[in-house]
Amino acid sequence: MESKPELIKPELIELLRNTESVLFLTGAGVSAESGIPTFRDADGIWNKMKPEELANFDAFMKNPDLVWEWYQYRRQIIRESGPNKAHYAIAEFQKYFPDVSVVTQNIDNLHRRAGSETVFELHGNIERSYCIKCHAYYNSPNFTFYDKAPKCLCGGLIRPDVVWFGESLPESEFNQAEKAAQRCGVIFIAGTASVVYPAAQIPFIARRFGACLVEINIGETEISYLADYCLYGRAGDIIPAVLEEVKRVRTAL
Ligand code: BV8
Ligand code: ZN
Repeated sequence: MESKPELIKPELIELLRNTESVLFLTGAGVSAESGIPTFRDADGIWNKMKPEELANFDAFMKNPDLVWEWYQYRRQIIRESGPNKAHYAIAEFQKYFPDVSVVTQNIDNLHRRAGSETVFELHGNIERSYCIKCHAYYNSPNFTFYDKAPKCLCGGLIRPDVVWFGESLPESEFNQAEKAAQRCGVIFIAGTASVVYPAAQIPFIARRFGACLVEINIGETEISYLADYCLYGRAGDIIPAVLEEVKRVRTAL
C-alpha cells in the first residue's frame, strides 16, 4: 500500500527532543533500497524458495551444497550493494543521542558498514561461517567464495553463522537487545513484517517499559495496531526526514 509519508507529529518531535535513549528494530525492508530482496514482499525471497527447504538445519544436512549456494547468491548481492540512506541516517542518530541501539534481524552487516556502533544481530551474520562439528569459525571474506559447502580441517561441514528456523537466537545478543528495549524512550520499528519470533517480541518489551512505538513501513504490519505513530513510506525517505527534525531540536553531542 503506497501512501504519502505522514507528517512527523509535533508530539513525536518533542519526545525526541527530550529522550536520551533510542532503539531501532530493523528488518529486511531497511535493506530493500540497497537492492537486497526482502522475504515476504511480492518479490520476496520466500516467494521463490520455501523457507523450510532452505533456512533450517535439516535442509542444510539434506542438501548442504544447495543451502550454501543460496547463501552464496545472497552474499554476492550484499557484496555488490552497500548501505542506503536509511542505514546512514540511523548511524547519524548516534551524533544526537547518547544511547542508540540497533537491533537487527538482517544478516547483511549493512548497519555496521554505515557506521552504527551498537548493533545486536539477532539472526546472525552472513559474512561469518562455522564448522558444525568443532565450531571453528571461518570469517575471512575470501573464504566465502567457495560455491559448494566447504569442509573444515576436522572434516565437519561449514555452515553460515545465521539463525535458522527452530534454532535459538544468540543469547547475549538477545539479552542485550531486551535491555536496550527496557531502557529506550522511543523504539523505531523499521522495515519488518514483525512476524518472526522471538525478535518480534522486542516492541512489546519496549511498550511494557513505557517506550513510544514508531513504525516505519511502506504498509501495515502485525505491529501497526500497537504503534503510537505509523510513518508510512520508504525507510530511505522517512528515517532521514525524522533525523532532520532531530537536528532541528537537538544539538550534536
Ligand atoms: C525459535 C534466517 C525456538 C537467516 C530467518 C508459530 C507462531 C510463532 C512463532 C513460531 C511459530 N512456529 C514457529 C515459530 C518460531 C519461528 C517463527 O517465528 N516463525 C514465524 C515465521 C511464524 N521462529 C524461529 O524458528 C526462531 N527460533 O523460535 O527457536 C527455540 C527456542 C529455544 C531453543 C531452541 C529453539 C528463529 C527465527 C529466525 C529464522 N531465520 N532467517 C536468513 O537466511 O536470513 S527469518 C527471516 O525473517 C529473516 O531473518 C528476517 O530477518 C526475518 C524477518 O523478516 P522481515 O525482516 O520482517 O522481512 P519481511 O520480508 O518479512 O518483511 C519486510 C517488511 O519491510 C515488510 O513489512 C515490508 O512492507 C517492509 N518494506 C519493504 N520495503 C520497504 C519496507 N519498509 C520500509 N521501506 C522499504 N523500502
Ligand atoms: Zn571442524
